[in-house]
Amino acid sequence: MFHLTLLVLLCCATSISAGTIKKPSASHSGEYGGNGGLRFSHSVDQLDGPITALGIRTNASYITGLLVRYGRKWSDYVGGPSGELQTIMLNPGESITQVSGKFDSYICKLKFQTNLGRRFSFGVDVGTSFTAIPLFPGAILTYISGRSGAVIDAIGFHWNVEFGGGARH
Ligand code: MMA
Repeated sequence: MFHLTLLVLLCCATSISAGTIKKPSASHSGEYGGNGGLRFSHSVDQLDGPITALGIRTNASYITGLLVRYGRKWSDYVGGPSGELQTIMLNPGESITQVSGKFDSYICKLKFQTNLGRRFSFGVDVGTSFTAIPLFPGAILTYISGRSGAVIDAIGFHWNVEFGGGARH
């Protein structure tokens, strides 16, 4: 009994002194859209750094493809070749703090808002609306996941506080 008590005390003391008791900070929104396409996730890409740029392809009806730059490294492109690719670069210290949009069986519209008050809108205003925000204060968009084929079928947003991995710009 004494040994067990000592062990419990030691474990508590160690985790407190090592600072391993932390407030939760991660949450996700979605996923929004349909069930087609194949799954993709940028969960590993987030290790390259915070989101520094977005490339979004749209045609007359849908968000047809996308890629995201994490730190200095672009993710793989997901989606199809239809439409035109537009790129937006975030400024140093700028992060995405909200994403709204519209979907039917595919993603029709995405609107990104940043902590510096900029808004970037892609696609067309048809379908069901969604608004994605982090659960925890101070959290930002750290990576995305979803489903893709010829277009972006579905998208989910993953939020966390900045953890300082990778290069910023
Ligand atoms: C492909 C295939 C589907 C997907 C659509 C749209 C044309 O079909 O991958 O599963 O739903 O593209 O992305």
